[in-house]
Amino acid sequence: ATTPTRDDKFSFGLWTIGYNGSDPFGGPTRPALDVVEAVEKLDELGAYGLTFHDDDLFAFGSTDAERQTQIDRLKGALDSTGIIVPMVTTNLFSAPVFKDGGFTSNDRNVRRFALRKVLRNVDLAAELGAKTFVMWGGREGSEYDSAKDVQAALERYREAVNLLAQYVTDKGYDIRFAIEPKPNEPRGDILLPTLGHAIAFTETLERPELFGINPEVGHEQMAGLNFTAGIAQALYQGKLFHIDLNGQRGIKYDQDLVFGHGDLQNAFSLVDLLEHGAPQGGQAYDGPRHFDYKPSRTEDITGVWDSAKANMRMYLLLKERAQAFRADPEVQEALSAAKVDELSTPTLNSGESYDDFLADRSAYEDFDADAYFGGKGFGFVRLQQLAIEHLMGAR
Ligand code: 3MF
Ligand code: MG
Ligand code: MG
Ligand code: MG
Repeated sequence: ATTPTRDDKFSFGLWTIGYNGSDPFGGPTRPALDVVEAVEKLDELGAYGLTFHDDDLFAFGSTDAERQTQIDRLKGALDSTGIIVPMVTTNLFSAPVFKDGGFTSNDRNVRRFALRKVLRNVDLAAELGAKTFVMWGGREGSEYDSAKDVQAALERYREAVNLLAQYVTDKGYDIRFAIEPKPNEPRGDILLPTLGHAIAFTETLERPELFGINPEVGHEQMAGLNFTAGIAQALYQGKLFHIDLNGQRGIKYDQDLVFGHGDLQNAFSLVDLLEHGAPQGGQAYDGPRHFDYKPSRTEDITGVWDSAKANMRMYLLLKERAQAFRADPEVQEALSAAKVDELSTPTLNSGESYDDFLADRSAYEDFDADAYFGGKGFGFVRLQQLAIEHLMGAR
């Protein structure tokens, strides 16, 4: 059960396995990875999907012929392996022209150019059958409060994405958009910094149903937030369109470690949530398990493929542990002692009006708040210990 298969829906960004090791302090430590080799190797390892930015497949500024050659090479590899492209995204952050952003650059001509670049890539996404179009606005932000009118930036972002939604609707494309939040890096502050900001923004759009989010483990953890809890809210609001799995250790730069190589206990609770939904019948996630990580700069190409395998193996190991956790009778008893399931019982009786409620003396007048628990605790620590023991394989 720890051998990946297509049914596991594991996908990788071309920029992840293709990362050549460049960082702000040093150049590449590995040669470029060809897209055909990437697809063939992912197939061999048991993944089902490849995702990419336009600029990963054909360099920024490619001629139409160069662009088409690369698209054809990708299609050939997809045909011969059966690997699919579940998601496509656009790079509005690497080229110097986007130094102050794409959709929200202060410069109007840059915004018009950015929107055309994205429209062109939405056509490509539709051609390849991608169902999700991710937008990470890495340069949509600023270093200085005086330099960016955030309300105007949000309005320009709205203008851009409303146009995209109109476009896919008119073209009849079966594509939805997923905004990827990140608090900072490369900008000092990025627009829509957390999944909560992004969800709230999607509700303001002309076609909110076409917009959800693509949260990344490390991005929320960079803001000190609990990723699993955020994912639960995204599911609850029907906004989890896609997910970027990776590892992060605390509030620092975006580490993009292998999934599970960062906050392991949060990775465990995440897999438990993704696989089991809310045990009391909340929403579950059925989309790709997409890895957005960087094989560390210290690794050679063998290390790249070892790390790709490690992502999938970590996910499947955590899935096994989560299943064992849910199946353990002692856990079930501890969950029930902790009243985890009681939270799914509505607070009001069915049909109870506020008059009925106010008339219920047991709820207030006769309720002895001081004596109620009689010194008894919830037992959350015992439950957490059982979870960690399952995570460790100790039970
Ligand atoms: C950066 C990211 C991005 C996005 C990608 C959209 C380069 O921190 O996470 O990867 O995931 O642009 O899919
Ligand atoms: Mg990232
Ligand atoms: Mg990251
Ligand atoms: Mg990402």
